[in-house]
Amino acid sequence: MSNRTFTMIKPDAMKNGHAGAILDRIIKEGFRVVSLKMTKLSKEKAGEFYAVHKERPFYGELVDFMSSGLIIAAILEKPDAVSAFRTLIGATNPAQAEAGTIRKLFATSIGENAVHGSDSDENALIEGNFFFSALEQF
Ligand code: 3AN
Repeated sequence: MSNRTFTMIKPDAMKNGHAGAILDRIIKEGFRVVSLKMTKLSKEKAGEFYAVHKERPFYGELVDFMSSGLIIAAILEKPDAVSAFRTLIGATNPAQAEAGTIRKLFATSIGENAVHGSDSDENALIEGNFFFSALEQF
């Protein structure tokens, strides 16, 4: 069990003006911000980030969407961070997400679901290092 996870506030939530509310909620839930930046993924970089989903039918749509606008990327710290954060964001499909979760409150659809959260300690490390150098991790 590691104490770090990685998140992105996705282009839908950025365009809909929810970034501030989402960050506020994350911090109020007790996550410490280790790293934070606003950026935009090229199609190539989005494809690389989501390479594990290459064979899934929604891969092209996912890459197009994730490179369609600004995102905020962050590394977060809290005991059992991966699991705690996935509980906070709720199910992939906002229609099935628990009341009060970030996706229930802010997501539009299964594809445009407001936030990313790493699904394992191993992926949290890989994903955090994809966006942040050692000098940017506090
Ligand atoms: P999660 O983000 O909850 O871990 P994954 O890993 O199954 O979900 O999917 C990664 C991303 O792919 C999701 N966040 C979502 O944006 C997109 N996605 C997942 N399933 C679908 C789907 N059926 N149609 C369109 N996009 C999807």
